[in-house]
Amino acid sequence: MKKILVTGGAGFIGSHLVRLLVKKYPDYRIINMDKLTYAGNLANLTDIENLPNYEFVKGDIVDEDFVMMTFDAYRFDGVIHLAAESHVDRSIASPREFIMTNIVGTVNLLNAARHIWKDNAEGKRFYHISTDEVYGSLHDEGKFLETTPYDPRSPYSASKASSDHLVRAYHHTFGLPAVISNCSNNYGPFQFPEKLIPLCINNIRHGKPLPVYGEGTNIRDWLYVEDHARAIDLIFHQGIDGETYNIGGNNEWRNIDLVKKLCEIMDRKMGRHPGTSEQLITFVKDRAGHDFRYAIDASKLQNNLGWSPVVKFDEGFEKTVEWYLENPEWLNNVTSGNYLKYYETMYRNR
Ligand code: NAD
Ligand code: TDX
Repeated sequence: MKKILVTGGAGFIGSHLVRLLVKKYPDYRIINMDKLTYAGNLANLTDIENLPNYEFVKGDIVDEDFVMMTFDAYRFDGVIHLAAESHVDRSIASPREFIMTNIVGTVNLLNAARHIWKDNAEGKRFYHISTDEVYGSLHDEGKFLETTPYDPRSPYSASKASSDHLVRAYHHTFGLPAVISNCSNNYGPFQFPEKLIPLCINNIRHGKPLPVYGEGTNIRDWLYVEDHARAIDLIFHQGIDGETYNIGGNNEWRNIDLVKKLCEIMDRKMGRHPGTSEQLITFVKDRAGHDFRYAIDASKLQNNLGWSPVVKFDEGFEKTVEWYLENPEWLNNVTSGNYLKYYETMYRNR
C-alpha cells in the first residue's frame, strides 16, 4: 500500500485533492498533514474523514523535529506539498509567516524526504505545488511559459519562488525525485472568504460593499479547483522528475468584469432585482505592488500529459455560487472570530 503525504490538505485546494485521491485510490493511504491555521478547516473534509485510507495528522511544517519524526514513522512513498500561507494581502501586512511556512517549512519537508529516501529513491516523488505569481506581472500581451524567468513581486510570490528554487536545487544537487507545477487562480467551493470570489459572495449575501482594488482592471486567469486537483493527480503519477508544469484555465478576466458577472449570478440566484448587487461595488485603494496580469500557457501539460480543463467557466462559476448559497453555515463558521478581526484590520484604511 502506497503512503502519500499531502500537506495543507485541510485548505482550499488541498481538501479537493485529498478527496480526489482518497476516493480514486482506495489502495493508497492518504495522510493529511496540516497545522490548521485560520485557512485550514477540517469541515472541508467531513464527507471522507471516516474512509479507511484517510488519516489526519495535525502539525506545523516549520517544526523540524515534528516533520522528521513523522517522516521516520510513516516512511512516505510520495509527498504532495500544498501547505502554505497563500494570501497576498496578508503577506504584505506581515511577511514573516510566509518566509517561515513557505520557505523554512518546505526545506524541512525536503530534508525529511531526502532522509527517508536516501538508500532508495526508486518510485518516490516530492511534488511541490506552486503558483503563476512567481513569474511576475504581464502587460497586455503574452503568457507565462515554464521557461519564463522568475520575477516575484510580493512577499508571498517571493516566498513561493524561493521554495521552488529550493526544490529544484534539491533535485539537482541531491538527486531528490521532484516535480513542480505552477497554477493560476483557483475558484470553487471551500475557498476561504479572504480571496476575491468568496469574499464578494459573502458580502453580497450580507449587502456589504464589494471592495475592488484600484480601477478593477487587473487581470487574472481562473481555473476550477477540481481541474487543478485532476492536473495534480496526473502530474504526480505521470510527470517527469526535474520538470515543471504550468497549469491554467485559459480564462482571463478583468477583476471588475468578474465581479459584475458574479453580481448578475447572485441577483438571479437570490431572487433579487437585476442590478441590486452591482450597486455594492466600491473601488478602494489599490493593493501595494499589485501585479497587473497573470496568464498561463499550459500547452506543455496538455501536449505531454494530455491534460486540459474540463469545467467550463460559466458552469464552474454557477456551481461555485450555488455551493456557497447552499452552505451558509460553512461561510458563517469561517467568517466568525479571527477572520472578522483580520477583515477589520485589512480594510480599515481602504
Ligand atoms: P489555503 O490557504 O486555503 O490552505 C493552506 C493550508 O495550509 C491550510 O489548510 C493551512 O492550515 C495549511 N498550513 C499553513 N501553514 C502551515 C504550516 N506551517 N504547517 C502545516 N500546515 C500549514 O491555500 P490554497 O489556496 O489551498 O493553496 C494551496 C497551495 O496551492 C499553496 O501552496 C498555494 O501557494 C498554491 N496555489 C494556490 C492557488 C490559489 O488560487 N488558491 C493558485 C496556485 C497555487
Ligand atoms: O478584496 C479584494 N479586492 C480585489 O480587487 C481582493 C481580496 C482581491 N482583489 C483583486 C486582487 C487580484 O487582482 O482581485 C484579484 C484576485 O485576488 P486574490 O483572490 O487575493 O488572488 P491573487 O492575489 O490573484 O492570488 C491568488 O492566485 C494565485 C491566490 O490567492 C494565490 O494563493 C495564488 O497563488
